[in-house]
Amino acid sequence: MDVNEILVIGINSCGKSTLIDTIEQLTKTEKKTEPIVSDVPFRFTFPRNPTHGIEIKKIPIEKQIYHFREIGGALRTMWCNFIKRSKKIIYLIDASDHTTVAAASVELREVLGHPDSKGIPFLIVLNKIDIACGVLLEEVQIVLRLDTLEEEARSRIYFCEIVATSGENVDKIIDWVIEGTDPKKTTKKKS
Ligand SMILES: Nc1nc2c(ncn2[C@@H]2O[C@H](COP(=O)(O)OP(=O)(O)OP(=O)(O)O)[C@@H](O)[C@H]2O)c(=O)[nH]1
Ligand SMILES: [Mg+2]
Repeated sequence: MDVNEILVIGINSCGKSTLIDTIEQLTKTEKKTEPIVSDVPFRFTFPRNPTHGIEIKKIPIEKQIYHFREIGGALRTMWCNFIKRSKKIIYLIDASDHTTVAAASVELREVLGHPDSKGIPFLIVLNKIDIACGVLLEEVQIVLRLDTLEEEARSRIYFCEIVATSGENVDKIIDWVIEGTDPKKTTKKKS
């Protein structure tokens, strides 16, 4: 059977597990664009445990099953082993942490430069944009040298800014996963 495997990578604590859980929650609800409503203020949410090793979550979306494969940030040397089997790649960057953006960009370039990445749709996600004084997408694009990125990678590269904890813009990622629509161009939410 044709497996829709989505590789979710990014350095430690950028929000990979949170994003996958949010995708699962949003696709469970009838209207996938409904925000997750929580009575619990964010500061009281429990800290997550880091993912040790590799985790796969199978999520049914519109009669298809998608395998979201997270490779814990600690295993970044293994990322490239899983590119070939992936239909799409989601690469998360933590917008709240200025100190890790350069490292995240170096790792990202390595993945994009890998021969197996050629032709695989690639989504760069700036997460945690709810945190004030974070990194802006424009700054990340400069650090990444966006102008040369697509050419070098020979893949279509998309961008998205999200809050994985609240679900903001995660519906755009879901649309990208199932339909390939550009998250930056999806301005109006579907009902
Ligand atoms: N403020 C804020 N915090 C977030 C957001 N997304 C994730 N976090 C928090 O960031 C921390 C790390 O999130 P994880 O989802 O475990 O990150 P990860 O990338 O899976 O981490 P590893 O498995 O260790 O590689 C947790 O405390 C999350 O609650 C977000 O959008 N906003
Ligand atoms: Mg994790």
